[in-house]
Amino acid sequence: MAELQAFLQEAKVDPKVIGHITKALPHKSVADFAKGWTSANFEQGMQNDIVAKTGLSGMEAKLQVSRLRAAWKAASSKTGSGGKEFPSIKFTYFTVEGGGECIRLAFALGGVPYIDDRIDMATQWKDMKPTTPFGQLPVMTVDGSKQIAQSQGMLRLACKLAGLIPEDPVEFLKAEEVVGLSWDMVDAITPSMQLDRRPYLYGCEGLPLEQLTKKAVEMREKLSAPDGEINRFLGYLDGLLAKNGTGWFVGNKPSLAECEMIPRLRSLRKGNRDGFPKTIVDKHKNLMKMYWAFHELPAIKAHYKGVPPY
Ligand SMILES: N[C@@H](CCC(=O)N[C@@H](CS)C(=O)NCC(=O)O)C(=O)O
Repeated sequence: MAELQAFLQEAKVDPKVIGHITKALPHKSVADFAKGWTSANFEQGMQNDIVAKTGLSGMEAKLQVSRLRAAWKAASSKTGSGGKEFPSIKFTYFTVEGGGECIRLAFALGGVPYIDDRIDMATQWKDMKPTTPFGQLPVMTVDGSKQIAQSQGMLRLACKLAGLIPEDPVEFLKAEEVVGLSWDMVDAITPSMQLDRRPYLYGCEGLPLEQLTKKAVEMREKLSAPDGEINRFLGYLDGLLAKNGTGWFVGNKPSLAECEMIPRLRSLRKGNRDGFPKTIVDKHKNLMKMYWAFHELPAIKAHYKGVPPY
C-alpha cells in the first residue's frame, strides 16, 4: 500500500485521488494498479471510477487523468503487467451478504481488480431500483458497458478471470454440481424468507403481517428439522467433500464451488432469522472443516478485514 501511495505521489497525483485509489479500490500495490486497467478502458475508467468519485471537475479533472495515465504507463512497464488484460469491472451489489457475495469472493480469491460498489438498501435502493435493468441487484458493468444483470453469469465471469473454473471436464461438472445443489437449497429456503414481503406469491395475500411472520418462522423450523430440506442438502454437500477427500469440493484447491457455498453457509450460521438455528451446519463436519479452511486463506482474511467468520 505504501509503495503504491509513494509511486502515485511521485507522479504528482492529487492526494484525494490517491486516497480513493488506495482505500476504495482493490489496488494495494503498483502491480495491482497496472493490472487493473487496459489501454482500451483506461481513460474512461480513470474519469468515471476515480476522478469523478473524488469530486474533481473541469481542468483539474483533466490534469489528474493525464497524470494517472502517465503513472499507469510507468506502472505497466515497471511491473511488466501492461499485457495482463483484465477487463475493467464495476460490481454493484448491496452492502449485505446475499448471493452477490459469491462473486466478491471469487474476485478476492483470484486477486481480480474490480470496483466494489456497495449500495445501502435502506438509503440508496429506492431511487436506484428503477434505474437497474430488472429492478434488482447485482448489476455489473464491464469495460464501460451498460449495466448487465443476473448473478449466475457474473459468478462464472468472476471465476473465469480468477482461474477458479476447473479445466478438466469432469471436475468442471463436479463444481457445477455443487452450485446446483446450493441452488436447490436456496430455492427450498426462499419462500420462508419472502413470505412477509411478497405474500401474493404464496397465496397469502391479505394475511396480517403478524400471521405471515409466524408462518415464515414455522416454515423455517420445518426446513431446519433433522429430516428437513436444509439438512438433506447439507448432507449431500458434506458427502461430496468426504468423497473428494482433499478438504475442497473439487481437486485440491478452492474453486467456483466454494465461492458459491461459503456465503450460503455464512448466512445460515449468522443466526439472524428466527427458525434457523445458527448451529445447523455444525454436525456436517466436512463442510465445517472446509468453511474454516476457506476463511484462513490470506485473500479471504483480507476480504473480511480480519473479522472472524460467524
Ligand atoms: N436472478 C437474479 C435475482 C437477483 C435478486 O433477487 N436480487 C435481490 C437481492 S439478492 C434484489 O435485488 N432485491 C431487491 C429488490 O428486489 O428490490 C440474480 O441472480 O441476479
